[in-house]
Amino acid sequence: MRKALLVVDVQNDFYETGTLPVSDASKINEVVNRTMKDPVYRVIVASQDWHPSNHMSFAVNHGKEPFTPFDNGKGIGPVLWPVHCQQGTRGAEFHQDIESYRFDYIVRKGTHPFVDSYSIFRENDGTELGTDGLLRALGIEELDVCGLALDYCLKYTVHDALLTGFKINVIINGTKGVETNKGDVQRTIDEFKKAGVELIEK
Ligand code: VGL
Ligand code: ZN
Repeated sequence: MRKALLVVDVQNDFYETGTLPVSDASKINEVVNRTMKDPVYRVIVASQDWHPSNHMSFAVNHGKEPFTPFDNGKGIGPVLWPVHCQQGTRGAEFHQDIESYRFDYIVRKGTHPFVDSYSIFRENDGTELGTDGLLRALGIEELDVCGLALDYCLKYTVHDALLTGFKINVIINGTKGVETNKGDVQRTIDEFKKAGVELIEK
């Protein structure tokens, strides 16, 4: 089977010193870099969270505190976030220790001010980002996925990949969770197992 590697949101704001930090995020870098060198992958596709400053996923744009529960049923929610991954800022850049020159394609997401986008496949209101068509056009049938954050963007990416019919494997030592609620990471892993997702180590 032709395989692709998906690298989700390895951007400064999701690392330890960023505005929406994932604990121990930098521990995945060595795994991600090593995995990208594996010639088994026909293509490496990275996602890049890429919000305008007026993005409605930012709590401040509602006059609210970060992590306040909020769901407008039209692509924002289930919580509001701290300002993160603003277009053109350092926080939105790929981490300096990630060998991002190896990315073949970069899919930017969350660019419309009223719609958030967790998955590399489609925005939270269902709009396609084109990744599915890209991977199909390249004859890809199987995906290995790594990156940040396990319990948000990676989880939604896995969910959409399954709906679309890709075989999908999660590189478990190449991802970490944000754990907005205690237990989110374990719940996500349990969901993956139930859905037939393979958890692999690299
Ligand atoms: C993410 C929250 C908001 C992620 C992106 O990459 O997991 N989480 N935007
Ligand atoms: Zn975001």
